[in-house]
Amino acid sequence: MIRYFTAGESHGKALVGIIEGLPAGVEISAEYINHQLRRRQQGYGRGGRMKIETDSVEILSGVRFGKTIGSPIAIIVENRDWRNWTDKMAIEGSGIGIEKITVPRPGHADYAGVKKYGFDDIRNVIDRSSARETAMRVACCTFARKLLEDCGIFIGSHVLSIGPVFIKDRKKIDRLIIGCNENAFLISKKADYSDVRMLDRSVEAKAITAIKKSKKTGDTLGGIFEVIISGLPVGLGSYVHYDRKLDGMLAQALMSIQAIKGVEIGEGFANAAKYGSDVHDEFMMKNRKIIRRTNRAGGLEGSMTNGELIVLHAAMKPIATLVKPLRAVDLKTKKIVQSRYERSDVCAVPAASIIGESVIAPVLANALLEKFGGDSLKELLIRFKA
Ligand code: EPS
Repeated sequence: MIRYFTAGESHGKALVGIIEGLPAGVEISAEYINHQLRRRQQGYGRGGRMKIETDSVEILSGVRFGKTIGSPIAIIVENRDWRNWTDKMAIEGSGIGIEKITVPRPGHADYAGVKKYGFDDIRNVIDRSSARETAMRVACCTFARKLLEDCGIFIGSHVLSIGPVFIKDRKKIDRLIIGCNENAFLISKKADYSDVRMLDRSVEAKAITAIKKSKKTGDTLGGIFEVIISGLPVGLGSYVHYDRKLDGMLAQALMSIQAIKGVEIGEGFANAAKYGSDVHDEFMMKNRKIIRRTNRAGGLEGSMTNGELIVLHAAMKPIATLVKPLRAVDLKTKKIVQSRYERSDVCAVPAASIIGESVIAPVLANALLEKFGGDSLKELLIRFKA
């Protein structure tokens, strides 16, 4: 089974990752991973940090002559901004003379984090809870993503809403998705042309205006993105064991992304208000294949893949670092103060959609390996195709 760990502070020297359990023989290159890292850095609404970083991975182990060899894979992504933080984020020394942050931002990990570890400086929390960590997560998950692609399983995403601006013409989106039935990444290719990764140009313009307005007023915006997976066989996951339910594991992976507060599978929330006869996806035959007339279940029934596209939605809250201050308490003086601002993004929903594509890859790859097994890609493919 594939698992991965990340380490690294946002303004530390580097982000580090270890990926374990990937079958041997998966072709991979730093350039392939860097492509995903570049995609994660894009999007209208990002702050000044993205002008400093050009994320690029170095593979340190587990890959030989361009292919995985079954050993643990170690990777590193340097933080270019580190050079501006060598004093504040020094590994050694006493920290004397470095300003301590004592005002927690509402909505951030600051307060609970500082209490949890008994720190007197919120910087310790800020730097690890930061979504900077997702650069390494995307890098780690890209190995599993490549394994899936080698098996014909593709992941795509696009943004459905930014703040109050929603794509309303769902039929238009569904037509685009049907055209990408065989390869969901084609959806991403289309979305990547948009600065907010929206597939409807008229809505895109409104979303950009909303982000501009938010920036002007010192505010932030969240939104919703959709992730689609094509090429999955029927029966991955489990209806037998609570901890192997694929829907649960996919939801966990998406919820683990910083600032994600809601996950939906298919039309989960809308379905709750309808009659069963208007919800469940009827069967039909097409070219001697059993398929469904609709896909309101989002490709998952009984916590297993049912052969349709998997469709997931994730809701991101507005970023908690605001230029416009909110009320906070200084933990040192216990006085009511204004929350502190530090450089951040206005809206990171487009970036979150790329992270969403990435974090579900190990979950799906594990479901595939659980069913078909294999120490090498060759072995897995023989069993998968059989
Ligand atoms: C983040 C704050 C900003 C973002 C960062 C996430 O960083 P900084 O404080 O250095 O300006 O840019 O995201 C990234 C660095 C990234 O690579 O995505 C936060 O507080 O979560």
